[in-house]
Amino acid sequence: MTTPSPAGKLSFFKDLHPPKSRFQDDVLEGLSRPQKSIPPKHFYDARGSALFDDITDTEDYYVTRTEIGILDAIAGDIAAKAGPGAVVIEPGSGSSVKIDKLLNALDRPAAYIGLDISKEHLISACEDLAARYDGLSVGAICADFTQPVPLEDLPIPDGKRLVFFPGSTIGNFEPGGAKALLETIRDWLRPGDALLIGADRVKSADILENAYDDARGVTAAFNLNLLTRINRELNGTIETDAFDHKAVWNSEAARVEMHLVANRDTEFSVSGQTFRFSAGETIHTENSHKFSIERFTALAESAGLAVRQNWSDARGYFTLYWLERA
Ligand code: SAH
Ligand code: AVI
Repeated sequence: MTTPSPAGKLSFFKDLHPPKSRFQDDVLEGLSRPQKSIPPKHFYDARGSALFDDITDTEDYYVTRTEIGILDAIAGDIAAKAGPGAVVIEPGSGSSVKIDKLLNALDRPAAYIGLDISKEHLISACEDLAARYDGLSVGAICADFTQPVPLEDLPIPDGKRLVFFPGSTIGNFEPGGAKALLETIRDWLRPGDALLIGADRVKSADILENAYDDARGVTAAFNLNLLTRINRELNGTIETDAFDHKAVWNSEAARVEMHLVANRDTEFSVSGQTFRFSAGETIHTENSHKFSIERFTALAESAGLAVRQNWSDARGYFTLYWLERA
């Protein structure tokens, strides 16, 4: 169903309805494994999206500030590469903060389309953008990009596509899932189109662990909010104070892992199913893979994409890549 904007400011709004049953299936299945786990896409209810925004303001989470700094420095290069009239598509758009850097630099962009699983947040961010950029056609797609997203069925304006995938969200996938997501995005690209994607780099364990366990406790609240969401949406009886936030650098897998650790023996039910935790047992809630330029380039190539250019900050903390179909 493609509908006009709920508030009438968007050129279109398409709800691909990520079903609630998928959240339930993922939670019940994930809590039944020997190493309990829940996919990180379920962090993003309205509260989770707001908490993510708060994380980006913390001193410890260098990721957002660093990427915005690179975007500021390269905006002119990007505008020259994209050319006039670009159609910008942003998967995992969240609050669409970084897009300002791009839209202000691009030569008369034709359209912006945000795509996110977090519906209320997506709509308000895209409406806000439409109000700020007079004359820009702004659309929104609520979808889970790990599922097929048939862009050909949507009213995407004609023009050279620039897919913008910042934030190192690609790092939240294990290698197979990251390749599959890049293949999905590659299929959105036609000859001449491009993907501008950000990926965080490997760095020292203490910087990484602090970034995912900030001193203000915002990341802890973000992680624990998953349990609150389960209680609210899946009839859960989890005592959230029975769990603590933990972030640990796994150097072998080159990723920061987030877990929720039971601080005592605890028992609860979700959708009528009972789960028991012993003290110390964890729910693995997120991986944030970190990439060398070589490793990211190999991942992109495995998905049929070629790196044409890349830009990093002076400290080598983060890299943006310009990719095209190989
Ligand atoms: N692009 C922003 C936000 C990153 S947070 C930035 O760079 O800061 C990750 C975003 O991806 C969130 O808004 C979340 O709701 C969205 N997201 C996570 N998994 C998703 C999925 N499977 N499908 C669609 N959106 C997803
Ligand atoms: C969205 N994603 C790339 C963030 C990350 O850095 O992995 C989510 C996040 N988790 C904890 N802090 C931020």
